[in-house]
Amino acid sequence: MPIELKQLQSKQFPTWCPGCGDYGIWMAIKQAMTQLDIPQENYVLVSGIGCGSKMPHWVRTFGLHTLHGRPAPVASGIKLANHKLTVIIIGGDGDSYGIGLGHFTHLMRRNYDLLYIVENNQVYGLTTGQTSPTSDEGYCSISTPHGVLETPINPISLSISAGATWVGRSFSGDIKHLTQMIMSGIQHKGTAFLDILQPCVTFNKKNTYQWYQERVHRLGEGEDHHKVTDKLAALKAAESWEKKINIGVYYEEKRPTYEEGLPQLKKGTLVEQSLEGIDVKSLLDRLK
Ligand SMILES: Cc1ncc(C[n+]2csc(CCOP(=O)(O)OP(=O)(O)O)c2C)c(N)n1
Ligand code: SF4
Repeated sequence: MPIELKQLQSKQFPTWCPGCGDYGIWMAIKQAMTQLDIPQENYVLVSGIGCGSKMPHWVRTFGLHTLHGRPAPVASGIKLANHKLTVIIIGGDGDSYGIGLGHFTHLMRRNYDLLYIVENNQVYGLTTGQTSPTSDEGYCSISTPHGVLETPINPISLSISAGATWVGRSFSGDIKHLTQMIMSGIQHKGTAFLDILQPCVTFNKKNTYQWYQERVHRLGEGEDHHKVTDKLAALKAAESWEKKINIGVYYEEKRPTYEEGLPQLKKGTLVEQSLEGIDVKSLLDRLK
């Protein structure tokens, strides 16, 4: 039975600043869930720490609000215990491309069947607006009062190079596009990575709704004949930023998932398998 929007409302309401881009992401996640044929109890939302990482509190699914930068290993564990679950990781750009970058990169190459969403507002919102790994060069904040000197992380080319099998970008100011992208990401078999342009209206006065709106371009539309299976074209499209920011599916490939390769999971999920006959005594003895 399809899920109704009201079934996805938890007991609490979000506490984000009025106008925060996370509201659009919240709505798009819920709308995608109402349009997919997946039971509500199958979803697990796993987040790190940050403004956007509060999402699991406000969508009525199973969920875990973990540690800053650590949603990927927790989600991997969930996937290995019960690979039938629909796991969605959600975190900020600080969470995913800063402290959690190692986990992010390895997750991309493993290809578990899950969706990783990054709410990319180009700042550390929760801790009052410090510069993040995706802040634009020259960006001034309380942590870089004279402007950012480093080249920002490019999440699209990074994830493609690391081995992600579905890579997309969307904009929280375009809920219709975002809903479609979340649905496609969930339906993809393998690791889908979705970077979302998410205005932080309180601390990021450069990358505003208007700034993104003036630049977003839908891949594959009009004169653009982008082919999602063309890795080099995807990497080239990822280079565009200051004047034009491409949204849509950059890259897609078919590759066996990690779960499919594990002989232990051939008989079914780990949670469905019996522990009877498994001798754990020798293992426990070694820990004495
Ligand atoms: C191990 C650890 N280091 C630092 C922090 C402090 N901290 C909490 S949230 C955050 C950054 C949040 O930025 P981001 O992940 O981009 O999410 P946003 O708040 O912008 O949504 C930091 C540095 C923490 N909670 N744990
Ligand atoms: S500080 Fe920024 S990211 Fe955090 S809730 Fe407010 S607008 Fe959103």
